[in-house]
Amino acid sequence: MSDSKLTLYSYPTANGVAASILLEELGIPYEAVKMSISDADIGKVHNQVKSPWYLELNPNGKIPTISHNGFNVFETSAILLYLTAEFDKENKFNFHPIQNPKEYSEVLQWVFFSHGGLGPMQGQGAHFLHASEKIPYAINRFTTEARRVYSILEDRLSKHEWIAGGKYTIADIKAFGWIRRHGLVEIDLEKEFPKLKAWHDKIDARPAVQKGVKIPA
Ligand SMILES: N[C@@H](CCC(=O)N[C@@H](CS)C(=O)NCC(=O)O)C(=O)O
Repeated sequence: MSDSKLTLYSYPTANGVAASILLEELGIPYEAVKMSISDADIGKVHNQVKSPWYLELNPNGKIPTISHNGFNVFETSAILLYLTAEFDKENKFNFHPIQNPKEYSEVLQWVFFSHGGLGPMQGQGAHFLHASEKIPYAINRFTTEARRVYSILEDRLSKHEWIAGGKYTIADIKAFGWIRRHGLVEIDLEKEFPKLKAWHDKIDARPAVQKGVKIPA
């Protein structure tokens, strides 16, 4: 590990906590900057995700972002992969791409699955469920898709203790950020997805996770 300055720009949402949980699990020093993600703050608040200074770090204008010795990384999963490559030399939360290519691929597959499926479907489901204008087609489309994605994870966890590679990895951390917010799409985890609930509770009990979900304070 180099002498490094690491800053996390975030907010404790489903995406934000994936980055802070991993940082806490890695136990590396970092500074957390709380961003405003509210449309009402655009143009008014300095730490706003659409501020010109922030768009220099993250052209997509969303959280999370990390800045490591002046190198910026945006997109949650790219952050998880960067942090494990840079700071997890013992491969506690990922696998070495050359030494364990199959396990590494498995982690990538499930990280991408959550990044491209779980997050967007649940995010849109929550958006349309809680929007002032109720569009039944959109609500049904995205909440049904979110449930379908949950059922794939439920099936996976009925055959494996962890999502990928036989151990707790960034594939679990990435999915956990979203699964812990199942209430946003009115999913009853205990009743509908008992294996996911047991997996969720195991991760939730980890001290680093307890800390990570509250960052930035
Ligand atoms: N694909 C992006 C999604 C990030 C994202 O949607 N962040 C939300 C909070 S969870 C955000 O910053 N929203 C504020 C906005 O869209 O203005 C990632 O994984 O980093």
